[in-house]
Amino acid sequence: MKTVFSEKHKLRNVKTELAGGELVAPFECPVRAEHILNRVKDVQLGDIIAPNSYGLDPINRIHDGNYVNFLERCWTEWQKTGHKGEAIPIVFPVRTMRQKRPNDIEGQLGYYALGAETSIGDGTYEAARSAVDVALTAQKIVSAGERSAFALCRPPGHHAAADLYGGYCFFNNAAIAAQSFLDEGASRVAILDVDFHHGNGTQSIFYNREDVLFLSLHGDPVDAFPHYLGYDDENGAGHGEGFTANFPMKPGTDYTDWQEALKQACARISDYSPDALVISLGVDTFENDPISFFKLKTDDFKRYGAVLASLNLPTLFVMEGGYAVEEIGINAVNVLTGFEGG
Ligand code: SP5
Ligand code: ZN
Repeated sequence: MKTVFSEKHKLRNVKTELAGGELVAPFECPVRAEHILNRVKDVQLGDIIAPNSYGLDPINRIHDGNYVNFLERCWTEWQKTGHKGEAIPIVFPVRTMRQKRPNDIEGQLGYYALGAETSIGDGTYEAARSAVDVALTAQKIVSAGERSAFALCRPPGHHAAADLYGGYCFFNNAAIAAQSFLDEGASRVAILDVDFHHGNGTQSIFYNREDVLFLSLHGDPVDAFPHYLGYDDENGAGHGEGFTANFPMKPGTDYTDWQEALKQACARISDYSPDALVISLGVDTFENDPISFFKLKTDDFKRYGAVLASLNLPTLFVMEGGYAVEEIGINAVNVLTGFEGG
């Protein structure tokens, strides 16, 4: 399996994350991608290639133009205000407020943010753009006929909606890749999100559509981030009714229970008979993940990789979360070698 990787991920290197009432070193950090890349090399998964540049058109198929523009100029405008720290929103258009974008950059941050944990800094936009190119380059390897490809994206994408960033995500790499399969002629694409967190951004992007089946296995929103989406009664709406499926699970869920949900999700995917499968691959389901509460073990990642292969579909893996940094490489690549039967 080929891996697509860009050194530009390192440009996303903020110093702060608002967590537990403190500004801490971000869980989503550059060394994550380095460990995954090193493991790809160690197991000789396959060629490692740099991304091509696809510009803004594929991004604009999914994201709002004013949102893209905001991300591009946010850091410059924030600095102009004279603030000393990284860009963090502090006020949001919640219940009772108007959904109108203000002019002030502080107001715009809250308008486009789903939370306050994800700081924006120098290089955030450029790294997020490179992650999209990584996803699209890998997508084109699959659409050209290879069985699978691995988009080693960083920053991740599945929390990003059409005009929302947060949860360490800015552009929805998996959604942009799925749309690209469709634009190249696919009739149906399935996105299976196995990150610990609900893929709220991806769900919202495709909620009203029948050409993308979205399924997510995740920590129950009553207990876990992003808290306000991912209940099992969210099934899609309008033309998309029946084309979203959620499998929220309780704290302490181990592989025995998790793989039952995976089996159900796989049955739904088989029934849908898609032309391509996109896996939003987060390995924060790991038992030692510092911010999550599932109990998957290192070998379980290999097991479920084999289950995904049994779907027998052209498959694009898009890297999402995973914060047990020392083990992230072995866990992520175990899914890929398990898929390949190794
Ligand atoms: C892509 C991805 O995995 N994003 C995850 C973003 C989660 N960010 C906030 C997590 C807050 C978790 N607080 C739990 C404390 C457990 N002790
Ligand atoms: Zn996650």
